[in-house]
Amino acid sequence: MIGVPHFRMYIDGQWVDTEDRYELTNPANEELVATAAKGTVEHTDQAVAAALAAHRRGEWRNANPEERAATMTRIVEILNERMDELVELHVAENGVTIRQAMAFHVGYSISHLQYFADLARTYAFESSGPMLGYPTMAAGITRREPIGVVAGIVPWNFPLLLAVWKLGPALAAGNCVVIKPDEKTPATLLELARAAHDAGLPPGVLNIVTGEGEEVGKRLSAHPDVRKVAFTGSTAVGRLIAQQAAGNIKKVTLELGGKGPNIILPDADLDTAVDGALFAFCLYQGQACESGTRLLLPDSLHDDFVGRMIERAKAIKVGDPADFDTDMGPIISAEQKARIESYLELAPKEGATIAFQGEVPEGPGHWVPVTILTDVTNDMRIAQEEIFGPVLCVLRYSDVQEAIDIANDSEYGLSAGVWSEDIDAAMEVARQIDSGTVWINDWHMVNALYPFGGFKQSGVGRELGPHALDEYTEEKFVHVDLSRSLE
Ligand code: TXE
Repeated sequence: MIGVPHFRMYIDGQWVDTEDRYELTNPANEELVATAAKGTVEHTDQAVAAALAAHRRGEWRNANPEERAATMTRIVEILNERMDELVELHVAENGVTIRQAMAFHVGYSISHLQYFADLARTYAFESSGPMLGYPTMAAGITRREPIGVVAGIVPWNFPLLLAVWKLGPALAAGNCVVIKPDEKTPATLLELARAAHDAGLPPGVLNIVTGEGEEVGKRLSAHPDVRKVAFTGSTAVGRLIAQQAAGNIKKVTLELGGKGPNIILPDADLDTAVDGALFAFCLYQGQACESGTRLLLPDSLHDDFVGRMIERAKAIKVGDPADFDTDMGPIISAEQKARIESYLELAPKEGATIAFQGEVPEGPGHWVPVTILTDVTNDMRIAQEEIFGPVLCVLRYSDVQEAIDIANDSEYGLSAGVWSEDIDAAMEVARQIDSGTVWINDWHMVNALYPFGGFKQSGVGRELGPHALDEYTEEKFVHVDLSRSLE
């Protein structure tokens, strides 16, 4: 394994190694990219102890928010300097195409970290006001204080960005943090830890423990000294985390699966909507929780729309994600590929038609073709369960109310889309959809200035937006009786 980089864990400001190692492979060619330490429950306990000690020392918690913002901004500057390396590593680590990695997976990660640093500067950590109906002179003060030790558990699809969505607000608010990346994708996050170390973040404030979900993740979500856990991943594991976290009544943020309904209204601009519908389910090979995977077409447009989509889908270039010309790369792992294929086998058995299936490269790598399924009804498993691949279910509707009913007939409620030239009509549909995000005439426009999260079983709490620090602070009311000081 000479020439292959090795990534150690980051605990209490130190780089910690293990004999047992992960082998990280490039999903596009299955070649070894790097090795990484394989942490245990003991490492998890060490990281939590380090975070608790740092919290008690108070250097980060008691720092002026401006100082915290300055340190976080230094991390951002270092990440910006290392952008090319980070992009290369990210492409090799999780198979995202280089264009998307620059714009989204790495680009957003850095700009969102800056957003959280800026939020530390402007957030109302303390506010005061008068007392209602109190007979003597008194003042009320509301303080937003850090929670303490915060854990983040993140998946492999956006390993850097989804970690930033947790460590960013947590650090801005003055907490100490332990993050567990997915087993397959720890490298870019450990690079962020290196930037934090170089930026002078005090030891113990940020810790990264690499390891199995069943060991490190379970321990983190159950640990009595962890006061909050923030998780992105499957709904099944989210449910387990909520149970594991209940032992000491941890605060919980969960960002789980989705089955985004994408409603095309009869008056939509067809060229834009066709491209938008493809973009909605193809970004990062459909391995994004907020993808648009249920396309709802009016009967009047169905055949024309599907025909146009197939013509456009033929032009999607699937291949080496490191190549700038590539539109779509591989699936993360053999396991995820098998999972998608099981749904592709199920689809015809449930009565769906494979209307289109694209080409994939020959040879090594985990490839799944772009697939458009028609004759789908919403009671089918393929319409209810998250497939997490480049697979679109096309459903028909006869009137707008039926489209809304189909959209809402799901245990998920993360994202939705409406396409129309009539913004009032689209707004009315948006109002009636049970979903944390609704895009009108667009998709995937996640924006740091606005909250992101799910209705129903898509999650609990919100990430991003001006209130992001609320989820990482405890609110304290201090009553000050001023009558004696006025005597
Ligand atoms: O997710 P897991 P997997 C969905 C998607 C995908 C399916 C399975 O449908 O096909 O989940 O993917 C850690 N206690 N999403 O198996 O298992 C694990 O180590 C604590 C949607 O990869 O949920 C990893 O760090 N932690 C999603 C993280 O949980 C545990 C993104 C996510 O893994 C744990 C990924 C436990 N008992 C998959 N078990 C999204 N919302 O974007 C595992 N983990």
